[in-house]
Amino acid sequence: MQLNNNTLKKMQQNPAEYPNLDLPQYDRESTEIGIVHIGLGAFHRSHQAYYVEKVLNEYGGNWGICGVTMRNRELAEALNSQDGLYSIAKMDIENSYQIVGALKEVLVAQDDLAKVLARLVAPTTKMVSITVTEKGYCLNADGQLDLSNDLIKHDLENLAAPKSSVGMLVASLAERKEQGIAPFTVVACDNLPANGKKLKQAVIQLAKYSSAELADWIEDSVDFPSTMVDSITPKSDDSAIKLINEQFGLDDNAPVQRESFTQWVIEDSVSGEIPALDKVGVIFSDNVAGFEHTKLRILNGLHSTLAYIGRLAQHNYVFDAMEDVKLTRFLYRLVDQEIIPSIDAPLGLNLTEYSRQIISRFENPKVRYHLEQIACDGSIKIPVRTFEPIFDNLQSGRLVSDLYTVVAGWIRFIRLKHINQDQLNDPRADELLSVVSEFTDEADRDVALFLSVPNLVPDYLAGNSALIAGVTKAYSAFLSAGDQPQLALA
Ligand code: CS2
Repeated sequence: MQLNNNTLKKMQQNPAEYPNLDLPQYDRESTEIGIVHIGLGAFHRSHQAYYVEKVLNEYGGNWGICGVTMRNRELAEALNSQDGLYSIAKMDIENSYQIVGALKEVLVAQDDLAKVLARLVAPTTKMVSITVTEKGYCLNADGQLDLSNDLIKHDLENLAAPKSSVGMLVASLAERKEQGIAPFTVVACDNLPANGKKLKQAVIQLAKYSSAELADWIEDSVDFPSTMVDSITPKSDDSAIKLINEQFGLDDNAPVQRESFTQWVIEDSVSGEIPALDKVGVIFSDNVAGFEHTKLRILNGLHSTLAYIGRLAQHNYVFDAMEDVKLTRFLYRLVDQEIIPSIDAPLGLNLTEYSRQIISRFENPKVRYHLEQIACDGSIKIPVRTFEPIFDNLQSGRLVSDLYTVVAGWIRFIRLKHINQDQLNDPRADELLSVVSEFTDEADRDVALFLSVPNLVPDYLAGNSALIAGVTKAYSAFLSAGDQPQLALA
């Protein structure tokens, strides 16, 4: 039974036959598109679209989503051929399932740019959300728009036919201004601190090249609330397709799976019309920075730790790295002694408890999150997740040791990619692989070489002698430990 509108109607007539599967409770056909989402990965569908679906189920409204993928034709075809419908499998001791109807249309930017821009300009589009990963913000190490980025270079010359997400926002906002249409609210949903603020800055910087007046208008009238997003969502694979088929006899070619936990905190600074997310569990806060900071350092920081050191120890998934007692012992010590003390976020949260909940989420064996997926883009993730807490600890005179081990693990991971001739997934892969190709396995020389790659270590920490000495010591321990990297964690 192929998932599509007709099948859904039949299922809605007999909901009792699907006791563990939530179906849309509203009339999809009469629901118009009010949201454009740029970056239609699994995470958007498992998280923001899930919350929008809750709003539609409970309050209705024209909050259908037009999902834009930059170039994933296969996904667009799969979703469009099932009328935008897809299932979410929430993986827990008892799984639960849901069919989401919020996604009404999927466009591929590289093929359908005119349609994408028309959707973005339409007065009915009130909110534009975005998940394009950290690198999609096209920022350099100083948080400024990266003018050497190929997409930005292209957009500077061809703003009417942009290739970057930043360019799409500028082009469509320019058109809205021109036509006297109120702007949309831009909701950034990627794992970087002050994501909304950074995106706004990038958009304004690019807009300035076209018109100072446009840049001022964006500055004054477009809201870019920052957000903290959380729900562990592995990349979709055939196992999800199989699972939905086994459970319900449904052929869904684009399901997503995630843990059952989910959280979304949005900066309480939105003046335009957006869905009633506050009524369906989304927290609106004036301290979103505190939530982001805490989650990025604990959850994402520990994730990257598991990714690099876990891969050195030959683990494949987060949950199997969590079965490695030496590695988890290290994880607890790291979070208690060096990450939690680095966090200054008055959230009224007990950080030890919060970290324990996160660690137990990592143990969920049904969430098959590849360590390699987390290990990608280290040159962008490590500064936020590891260099920043190192700096804060050093500034406050606190001891740093295990955080250096994380950096050393990352360097060793890249070195092994070179030795094994494996692909390194990072926007700066060529540069990083070329540095490690010059390594001679003398820790002090290799680490000094690596840490002096321009703009890799943020300015505030570049050349720091404690960092260099600490990472050298940890790297040398990895070299001595050979194929038992756990020995370097003592
Ligand atoms: C992960 C995140 O891949 C990664 O870098 O750390 O995607 C993580 O799973 C999410 O932020 C969880 O909310």
